[in-house]
Amino acid sequence: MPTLIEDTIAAISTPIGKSAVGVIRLSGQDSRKITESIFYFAQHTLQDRTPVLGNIQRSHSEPILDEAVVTYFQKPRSFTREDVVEISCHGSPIVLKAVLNLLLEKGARMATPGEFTLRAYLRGRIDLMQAEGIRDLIEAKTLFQAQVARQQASGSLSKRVKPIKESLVNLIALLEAGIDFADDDVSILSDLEIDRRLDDIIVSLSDLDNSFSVGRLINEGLTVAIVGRPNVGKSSLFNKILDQNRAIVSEIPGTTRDIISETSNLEGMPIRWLDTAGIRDSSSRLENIGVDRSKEVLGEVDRVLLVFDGSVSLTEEDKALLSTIRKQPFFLVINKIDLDQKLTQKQLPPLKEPIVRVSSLTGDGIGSLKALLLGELADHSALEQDGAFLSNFRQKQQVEEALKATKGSLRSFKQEMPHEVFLIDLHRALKSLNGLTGETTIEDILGNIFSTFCIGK
Ligand SMILES: Nc1nc2c(ncn2[C@@H]2O[C@H](COP(=O)(O)OP(=O)(O)OP(=O)(O)O)[C@@H](O)[C@H]2O)c(=O)[nH]1
Ligand SMILES: [Mg+2]
Repeated sequence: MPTLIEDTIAAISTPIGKSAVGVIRLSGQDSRKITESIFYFAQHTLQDRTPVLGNIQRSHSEPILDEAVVTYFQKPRSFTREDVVEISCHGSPIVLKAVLNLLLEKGARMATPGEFTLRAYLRGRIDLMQAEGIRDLIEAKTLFQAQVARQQASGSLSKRVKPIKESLVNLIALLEAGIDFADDDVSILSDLEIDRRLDDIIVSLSDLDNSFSVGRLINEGLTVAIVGRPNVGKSSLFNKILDQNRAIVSEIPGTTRDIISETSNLEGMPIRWLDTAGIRDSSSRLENIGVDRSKEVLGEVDRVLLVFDGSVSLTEEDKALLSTIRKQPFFLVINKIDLDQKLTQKQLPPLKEPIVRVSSLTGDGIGSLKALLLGELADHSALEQDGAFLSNFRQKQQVEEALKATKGSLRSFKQEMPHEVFLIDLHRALKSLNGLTGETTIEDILGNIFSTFCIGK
């Protein structure tokens, strides 16, 4: 990871391959000079934010490599806060490479992955969470993920962390002042006030810590298993949800033997659906293997859809399954509502979990099932915070450490330890929050983040 940012970097910013247009980007103090040395156009000098058409040539006497549109962004009004030039050529990989080589010949250095964004960070244009937002935006697999990442890139999470950090800094400053003036017997903050402030910080940090469940949901999605005894219509439900004939359906109980998985995108949240073998005691060895797999999978999923067949009365197998599954998050799905219903509410034990009635044959109720699932999975209050939630493990770890340290500090305070003692923990909490935003440069976390970028970003 280069720490010197005085040189000028260049890279092809568009994906390698044939395309209509390909962009080469430069950043650094010589961007303009280097570009002007290979770019021939009527005006001769590049003007800030004014695209111009011209020819790329090593020199006047040499052949034209390509016709290009060049835009110069004068510092600090650029992505990196340095002088930036964007050269839009035709998207021929050979031409782009030749132009890049010319730039390197004239003094630019090939950029490392993520180096443009690293420079934006080092020059203070963005913080670490915003940098991660830019990376997530590029990596997004759903439009929803992209929207959230864009909000983070423009600072939504940073805005949420800022007041927490300010309260912490403020408290530390006041306590330090209290120590400095101890001889004068000055108590700047009352014990009640210290207690209240520590509590406030802990509540905010806990909320922030919990917000990771939303970030995880958006970025990684969830796994939902469809479980039930044989023939209740699990595979039919699976197919209907996915809107494709993926799993084999038949009237013979024990049709599905293996776990079938398929991912779909529910309002932008990636959901991995699992169809499982119907659970029952079987004399077939093969079927039993499938049943064991279904049971194993139960422990690994985020949510279970327990399916009952509404056209028959509740069976002992249904009841046994219900009592096993009650220990984890689940919904009850009563299937086959297009048939005469024999399963009455009275047969069911009292449940706090939602019950959805569907027909996997006609599709009735499938929309409500999806809506319910979405409503339960995503904490909407967190979603409404415009992308202000933790979205990766690095962020979560920093916040957890800050929270732990602040709680430690509150404990010491309650045990009436001297201020010096619980200040140590508060400083530790601040260090973790600094690590979150990247305000104190920590080389190893920088390396970690920026090496996952693609070159040219
Ligand atoms: N009328 C009606 N029939 C359904 C419905 N859902 C499933 N079926 C039928 O019920 C039978 C069993 O369906 P499957 O989807 O294979 O059931 P399963 O739970 O996957 O069964 P196993 O794989 O054996 O555990 C098939 O004949 C389906 O056509 C429904 O909503 N209404
Ligand atoms: Mg099946």
